[in-house]
Amino acid sequence: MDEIRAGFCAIVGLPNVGKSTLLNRVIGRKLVAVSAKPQTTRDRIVGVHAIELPGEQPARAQIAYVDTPGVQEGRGPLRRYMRDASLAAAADADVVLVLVDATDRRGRTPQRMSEDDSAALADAARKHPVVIGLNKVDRVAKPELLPLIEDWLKVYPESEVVPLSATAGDNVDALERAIARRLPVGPPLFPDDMVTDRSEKFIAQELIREQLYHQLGKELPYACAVQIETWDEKKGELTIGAVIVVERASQKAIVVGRAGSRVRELGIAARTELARVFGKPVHLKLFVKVLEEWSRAEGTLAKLGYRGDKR
Ligand SMILES: Nc1nc2c(ncn2[C@@H]2O[C@H](COP(=O)(O)OP(=O)(O)OP(=O)(O)O)[C@@H](O)[C@H]2O)c(=O)[nH]1
Ligand SMILES: [Mg+2]
Repeated sequence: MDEIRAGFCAIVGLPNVGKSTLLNRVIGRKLVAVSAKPQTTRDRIVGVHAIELPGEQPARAQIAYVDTPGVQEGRGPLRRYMRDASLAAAADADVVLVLVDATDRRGRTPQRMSEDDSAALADAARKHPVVIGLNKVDRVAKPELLPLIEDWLKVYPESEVVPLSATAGDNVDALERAIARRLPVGPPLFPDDMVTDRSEKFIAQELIREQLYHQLGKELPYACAVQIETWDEKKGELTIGAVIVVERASQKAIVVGRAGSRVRELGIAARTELARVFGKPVHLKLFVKVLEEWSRAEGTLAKLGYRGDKR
């Protein structure tokens, strides 16, 4: 019998706790954008990882991780889209991984989960087997961890609380086993060689968007979306044409920069990252376009791929 543990694990939590960093870590390659700014992730994406469970029956597991946008109060159609994506992923999951930033004194408490913005997540976590990941422990003094673990176990007695560091990779294997043990037994859900449900175009869009978060000022990345317009692969080289969409002409001027200097810098950094991740030479043509107030209307959101029915 080819039965293993197989199912979906939604990675949920507040913005900036390290959900996407963790997904990239378990998959072992960069699929999604990561940045020091909150609300980097806008879409859910699935990354599939197979692990061994030595000494257990079944002894193999296939975990389909779902990275989700950080849940936080916010108005406007884009925020609503992001929130819906998180809650839908949590509702559909076999296991909910609540990821917590252990360096954030207020955010790391289980009480924070019952506040208005995250109450829906807490609700989803109650309806499914749950694992609590205390992330960023590379930055936390050990004596602080034990009381924190106990606090979470009081609120989620059926869960397992795993301290980890997604950037350093510490204890990520223990986290994966805790998740796998809670998955249903059955046939694999995906072919062995499947890594993600998203196309290379989507990953390219993420990698370009990531550079906007790294290089543009505080607010501007939130006004930007990236669209891949052309994709051409010849003789092992990739030529990509992409558009950075902004909401206003004044934003376009900043993204383009003096004599095009800013967009050139963005292009160089994005191309380097694309070539590294895809493992082949990449030519990138970047343009900047204004789509008036795109994040405020369902129509323009859908045009940029942010639509409720998804994929
Ligand atoms: N020190 C430390 N930093 C981490 C760790 N994991 C993630 N980070 C950092 O935390 C920041 C946020 O990481 P992301 O992976 O983008 O967080 P996220 O939860 O996906 O954020 P949103 O998509 O905005 O909800 C980045 O600067 C990461 O480098 C960790 O284990 N230790
Ligand atoms: Mg993210």
